[in-house]
Amino acid sequence: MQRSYSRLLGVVGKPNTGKSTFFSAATLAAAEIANYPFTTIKPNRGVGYVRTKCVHEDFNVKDNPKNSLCLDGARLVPVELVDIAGIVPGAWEGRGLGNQFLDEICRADALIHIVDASGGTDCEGKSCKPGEHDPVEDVQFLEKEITLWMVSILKKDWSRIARTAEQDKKGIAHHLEDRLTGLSIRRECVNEAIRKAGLNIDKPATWSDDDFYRFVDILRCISKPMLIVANKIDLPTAHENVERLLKLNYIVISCSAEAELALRRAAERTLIDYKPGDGDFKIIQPEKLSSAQINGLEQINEKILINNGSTGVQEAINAAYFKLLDMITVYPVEDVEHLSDHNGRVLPDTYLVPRGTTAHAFAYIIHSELGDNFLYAVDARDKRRIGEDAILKDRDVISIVSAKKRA
Ligand SMILES: Nc1nc2c(ncn2[C@@H]2O[C@H](COP(=O)(O)OP(=O)(O)OP(=O)(O)O)[C@@H](O)[C@H]2O)c(=O)[nH]1
Ligand SMILES: [Mg+2]
Repeated sequence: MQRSYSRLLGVVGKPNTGKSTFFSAATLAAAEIANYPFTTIKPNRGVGYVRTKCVHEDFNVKDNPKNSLCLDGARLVPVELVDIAGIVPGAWEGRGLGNQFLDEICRADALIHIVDASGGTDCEGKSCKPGEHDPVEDVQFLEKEITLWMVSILKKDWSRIARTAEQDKKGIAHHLEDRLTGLSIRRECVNEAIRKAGLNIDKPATWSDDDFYRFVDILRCISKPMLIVANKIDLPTAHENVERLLKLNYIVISCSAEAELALRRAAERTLIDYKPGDGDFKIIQPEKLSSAQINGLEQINEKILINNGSTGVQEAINAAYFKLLDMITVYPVEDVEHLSDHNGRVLPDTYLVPRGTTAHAFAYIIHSELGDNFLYAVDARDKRRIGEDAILKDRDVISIVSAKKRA
């Protein structure tokens, strides 16, 4: 399957919160899961899906997806996830299993922070009495660890860099280029962070240590947007903690990764009818299930799906793409009458692109040749021509007309 224009989602947090469970539930890739810290050491990479309502019903056509799937009207667009080893306090200085994990975290474009909302794991990820640990602390600690790690990288040789930037007027972001690449941070983010921190962009050598920390902390928020997954909501001590987590200045999604993993595995074996993100499921082969399994599924339905609307895993991936990264979905077609590609496949592809993408930029995302030879685009809903600067909208179906060919 051809991968669409995607970003990397990092599944992060302290040890033993359910990161690998969430990752496996989202991707169905194998990942070791166990009730002790540092089960995961090498990062697990896999493909999950963003779920969106497919446009085929709007056009009353049957589609033949190529780069994505369409199940009962839900378009599932593949996106990459990485499950990273747990971070403990002091990791930026090499505590726990060292700071290489922070490096891995910084390679991601958006972070899904899994916290144990039941409060049953201490700050190092060891099991404790449920309710004993405050998961709000885990949110603050991870923010601090990532910021301190970024500070330690950006601060290297800072006084010389700041002086040179003041002298040659190329700007501080230019001089931090190599470090920023290492942290997967775009240059524009630096200027935005300096502005938001209220610092003098022309005089970096005058910034105090506190100024520098504030700048990097804002840079982290901009370049590594994060949401909170309040996991293990199937446990009774989670409820009160979720209420408190919801008061934080984050998108917070209540979740039971374990429930999602059970449902996805049962669906994979066609025992139940369930798609990621559904609010219910149907048992289709009861004769193949033991009474304990049926009871387990009923518990998931009563405790999670009815109360929470869904298990939360799909909701988190969608929120990462549509809210944190502010992406939209666009369907390119060659033939606007039949909504097909040159092989006659109807609505073959769904692309995830940043909001604000123009028709011309979209042509470049599909193929550089199409961008170079761009003439105009056609909106398949009203068959009107749109120019190169037209900004695309979510669920647009677009045909690009180039000097050489259509796409
Ligand atoms: N009750 C409950 N337990 C869960 C849930 N998700 C994960 N767990 C359990 O939490 C423990 C840790 O799960 P993992 O997925 O291995 O956690 P991790 O964060 O990847 O751990 P490390 O790799 O050690 O950092 C396991 O015993 C899981 O079965 C959940 O939604 N509810
Ligand atoms: Mg793990």
